[in-house]
Amino acid sequence: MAFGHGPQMPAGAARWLAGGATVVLTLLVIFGAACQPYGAPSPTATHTPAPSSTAPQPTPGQAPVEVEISGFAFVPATITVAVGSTVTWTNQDSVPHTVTSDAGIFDSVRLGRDGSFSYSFAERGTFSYHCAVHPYMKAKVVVE
Ligand SMILES: [Cu+2]
Repeated sequence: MAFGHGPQMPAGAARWLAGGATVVLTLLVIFGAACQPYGAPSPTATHTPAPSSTAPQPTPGQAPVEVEISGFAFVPATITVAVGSTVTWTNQDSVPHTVTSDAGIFDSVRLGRDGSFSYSFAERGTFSYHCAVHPYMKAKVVVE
């Protein structure tokens, strides 16, 4: 009576169950690792290099040159500036004007009242411009 029908299962079955559990655990680890990247934030998306300054640098030694846009005219209509000068136009009319280079070198697009536009002249020459809204408004900048 020493070998009764005990609850003990055969050693082979126990080993098989243990092996199955190992497989399940392995699968869990694999799927867990596979799923992880979807929830993790992308390491490259958050880093943005600081944009370098594109603001025009003030030209040392050159006084700023101002041109008014007033009464449907550029005032003064002709200005003479040194190379490297920055010219700033300011619209003092209540209607929109533009500062548009005849040669397409610069274009302010439409300036509303008190709107301003600046351009730095780095080369010598005569730069004719006009208002695209009122083509009869003509003027020029002489750079020497
Ligand atoms: Cu105009």
